This record gives sequence, structure tokens and C-alpha cells, in this order.
Amino acid sequence: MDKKMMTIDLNSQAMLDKAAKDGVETMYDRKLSMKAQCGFGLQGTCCRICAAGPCRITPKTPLGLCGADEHVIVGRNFARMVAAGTAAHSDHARGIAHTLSLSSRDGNYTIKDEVKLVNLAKEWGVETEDRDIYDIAHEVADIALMEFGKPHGVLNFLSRAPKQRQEIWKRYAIEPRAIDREIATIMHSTHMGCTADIDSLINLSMRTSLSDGWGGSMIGTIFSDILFGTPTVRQSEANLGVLEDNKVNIILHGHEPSLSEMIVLASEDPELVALAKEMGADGINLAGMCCTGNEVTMRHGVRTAGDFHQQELAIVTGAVEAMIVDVQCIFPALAKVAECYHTKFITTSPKAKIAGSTYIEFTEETALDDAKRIVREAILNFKNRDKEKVEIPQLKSSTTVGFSEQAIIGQLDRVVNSQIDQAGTVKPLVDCLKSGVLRGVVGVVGCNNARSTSNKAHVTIMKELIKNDILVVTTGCGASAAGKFGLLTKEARSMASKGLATVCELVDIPPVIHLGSCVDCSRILSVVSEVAKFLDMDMCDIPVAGVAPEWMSEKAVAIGTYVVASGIDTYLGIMPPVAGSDKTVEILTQTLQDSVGATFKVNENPEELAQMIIQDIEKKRVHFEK
Ligand code: BF8
Repeated sequence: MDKKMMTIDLNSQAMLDKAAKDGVETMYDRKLSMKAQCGFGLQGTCCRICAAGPCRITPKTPLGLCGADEHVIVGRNFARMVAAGTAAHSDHARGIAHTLSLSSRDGNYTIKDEVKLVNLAKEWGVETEDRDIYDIAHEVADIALMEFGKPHGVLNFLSRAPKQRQEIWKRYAIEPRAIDREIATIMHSTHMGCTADIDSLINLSMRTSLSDGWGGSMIGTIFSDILFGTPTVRQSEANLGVLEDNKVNIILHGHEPSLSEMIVLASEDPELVALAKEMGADGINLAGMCCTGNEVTMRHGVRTAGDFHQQELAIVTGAVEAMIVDVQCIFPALAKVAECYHTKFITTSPKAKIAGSTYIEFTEETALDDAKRIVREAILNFKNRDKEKVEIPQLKSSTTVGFSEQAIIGQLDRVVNSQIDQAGTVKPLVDCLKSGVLRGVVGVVGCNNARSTSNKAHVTIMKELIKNDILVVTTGCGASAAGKFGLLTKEARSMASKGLATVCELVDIPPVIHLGSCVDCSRILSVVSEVAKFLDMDMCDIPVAGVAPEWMSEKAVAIGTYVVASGIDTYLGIMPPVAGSDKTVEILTQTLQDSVGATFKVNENPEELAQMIIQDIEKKRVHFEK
């Protein structure tokens, strides 16, 4: 197979040619040389939980040594994926909450959205009258940090959900108590000799995943907005073509904005800008990648270099002075690729040290100094660039980014009739949905997966949905795909059908709305929840859906599970490793309908998946016709 067939991105294809010419191995090569994948792994039927195994389920060995059957093994493996994904998002959130607790008027981190902070303080019962904003911030941060391990009660943000949804969580005992507690409970319950009941394993998975969606991820999003500013609509660009020939190119890759925000600040430092000029560069060019890319484009308009599958290819351009990373979704292979060029691969987090990288530890206490040191390394590396090895692919697309929930409501207010409507509510969106001008809203989110062609499913599904009057919101690497393929532009309205195009025209939005990074899937929960509450309905009765067409990470499993547990049908373009248990498949794809009112649906053909979504959205509309 020609590896260029494995991506529809023309820049990526060009860089694959260059990598071959330069003798550089990429993920695409490794995928081709990896013959058949392990069937037990794909089906989820290998148990490595104790050292008596591994036990693998076959027709001849239908039980593990302890007697665990395929349902128990698949269920435990699934639950552990949810726990790992929840841990990743939530540890990120803990970092941001910790950063808020360190904020001060004259320190590295200040408060950018005081209104959001005060509103949250009031929601959480924190005294706000006549108090210094930083005292309020520190108390709110302490409450958030307690959400990880508080001994009593349930998570605070659950109360933001519609009351009907809260009742369901209560009825099925899936209200998350504390975030770390739910993760620990899963690890305990899936230890050798504990839960051996598939229904219970899925319920535990849902409870833990909800501690991500309505806990860790929501804290991550809201606290980032408080500290770094709630995103507002702005213009940017996406794809490898944003790298520049004669500038110091720095790629920001990873997830936590506490690092990337400081790098943005450091890159504007006059001394460092002057140093870049001294080195013969025309300046410093920051470009984002993966979720950090989404964070910095949302808040600063920093251009997006690419998505998960382009991390190696960015270095292959030969024009990157430094690839700066923190945590999550970072290929260890970057160390080897960077060796073939002059690129410095700089790791910064004790949570993600990578052999072969240059490690410069970043801590919140010394944040700006650390960031300046890192940027300086990149600038000093400019002189090592080998012009012979530089080839920057030219394609890039314009993007309109920065749609927080508030920014969406702000745009919607453009159609508010001031005689009868109150501004600042979701009423205009509700009106569009009820009248049928918009048939529904679908979140298209998630990764790239080498089991499918990079970007193809994302782009196919988004185009199909907007052709059917369905507004698309997107996060994570799905958002990068949308950006690269021109779907985040107002001009993309020409690809939308009449109703959606009219709405887009009226409120001045693209038909595909960039909502941020993967933790910002919590923004999707918030908007759907507000719409449901406005209508006094449950979230499962609104014509909305979630789609992860090319998902690959454990975080995506956690997201998909909390989306379903929140009552929103979730469509997957990649089969999760559960096929080895028909009971697990039945629960995830059917039985959950009876409890949480939503299920997973899987189809690896993107055209067919899009049609399933469109048909199901139409079915949900009956609730509006009652
Ligand atoms: O959290 S979409 S590849 S970058 S996991 Fe990773 Fe997947 Fe990209 Fe961000 Ni989300």
C-alpha cells in the first residue's frame, strides 16, 4: 500500500515523500510494517490483570484461570481505559486548579476573567462581597482541589445538569463522588478477584467517566478561562504551511495551557525577539499542535501547525527549531525524528519525560523564567538549521476560532429581538432547533487513528452533516482537521444546506464551530445542558449527538462514555476493544438506552456513519413535535 493513501492531507503526503528521501521513519511506516494486529487485543479478550496470566479467551479456553469469562475480561479492560482517560483529563485539571491557587496580582499567573470567577464563587457558596479577587480565587481553587478527593457528597458541577438527568444518575447510582475516588474505585474493582459482573463494570465506568466530563474536564475548561481568558472569536490559520521560512519556528504540542500561555508571553519578550533578530531570523513564529494548538489558537490566534498524525511531519519540514511538549499524545518517536534534523525536542513535565529529548522542567512557581529559557534554546538553535533540508509545504487554510459557550451565545444575541427576548441566553439556538431551521447540533471530536485514513472520516462526516442543516461543533484533533480543510471559515457556508447557511449568515458563524481542546468537550455538555434546561427537557431528548470518527486514546473512551451517560448518543468510527463480549456490545449499543437514554453506535464507514447520525437526529425531533 502506498503510505500516502493513509492520509488525505496533501501537506502530510508531501512530507511523507520528504521523510522517505531523508531516510526518516514515521508512524505511517511503522503502521505499514506492523502486520496483522493482535486479535485478542482488538477484541478486548486478553486479561493481563494478574501474573498468573495473561489469559486469552478462545473457544477452547472460554475462561481465564480464575474463571473470568470474556464479559468480565472485556468489561474490566474497558473500565480501565475509562479510568486512564479520566485520570489524564483530571490530572490536567488539577494542574490548572493548582495554578489558580498560585495566582497573584504581580505574579506569573493573573486572573483574566473575573466575572467567570465571581460567578463560580457564588455558585460554590464562596463569599465575594468586599473581598480581594485573589482571595476569592484561592478559595475557589481550594474547593476545586477538594473535588478530587473530598470524603463526602457528590461533584459540585453535577448540579449544572438538568434535574431529570441528575435523577437518572441518582437512580442508577452513577453520580460521581470525588474524581480521584472514582478512578481509584475502578482500579480496585478491576483488580484480580473483584467485580465480575458486566453490568456493574459498565456502571462503574459511567460513574468514573462522569467525574471526567462534569468534573475534571469541566474544571480544566472553566479554570483555564478564568486564568487565561475566556476565548473570543478571532481569525487564524491551520496546517503545516503556517511554518515560516526565515523565522524561529516553535511548535507547542501537548495539552496544558499553563505552559503554552507562558511560552506565548516569553515569545513576545523584547530581549528574546531581539535575540532572534541577532541570530538572523525575522522573528519568532509560534505554531500549535494537538490540544495545546487548540488552546493557543482559541485565546491568542496562534496558528495551528497540525494534528496528532502530523507531529513527526512537522519536524520533517526541517524548519522547526523546537518542538515543546508537556503531557499526552506525544510520540516518543519524536526524539528519533528530531535527531535527523536540527530540531530540539524539549520535554518539560516530570509526568512525561521522554528518552532522547532535552528536558527543561517547567514549574508554575518559576513559569515565565522557565518559558524564557525554553524559547531561548529554540532561538539559539536557529543557526543550526540546514537550509538544504528545509521544505515547508505551502497549503494552509484560514480559520475562525475562539467559540467558548459565551462567545456562541454572544453571536446568537445578534438575532435577539430586544422587544421580547432576553439577551445572553440560548433562546435563539432553541428557536432555530424548534422551528427546524437547524435540524440538530452534533459534536465531531477526537483524534486521528492509523486504523483509518487520517482526516478522511472527520471531513466526510462534517461535510455531510452541514449539508443536512446540522450545525457542527468540534474539539481536539477533529477541530484541527476542520481547520485544515477550510470548514472553520465563514465561506464554508456554501457547503451547508439552506437552513444552516441562513443561520450562519445571520449570526456570522462558520457552519463548523471550533470549541477548543478535548477537555473543552465540557463546553459541549454545558451548551446542551443549557438548551435542555431552557426547554425543561432532559439532554437525551434534544436533537444532538457526539461523534468520534477517528478516536484512538483512552481519553476518548472516557469522553464517549460520559457523553453517553449524559444522555447523548455517541457514534464511533473505530470499534472499541469490546467485540469479544457480546454482552458488553449489547449493553453499550442497546441496553444503556433504557437506563441513561443513549448508546454507542459504531460504523467504520464514514458515509454510512453520517447517514445514521442524520436519521437519528431526525427521530429525536419528535420531542419537539409533541
Ligand atoms: O486530547 S484529540 S489525539 S490531542 S486525545 Fe490527543 Fe486525541 Fe488529539 Fe488532545 Ni484529544
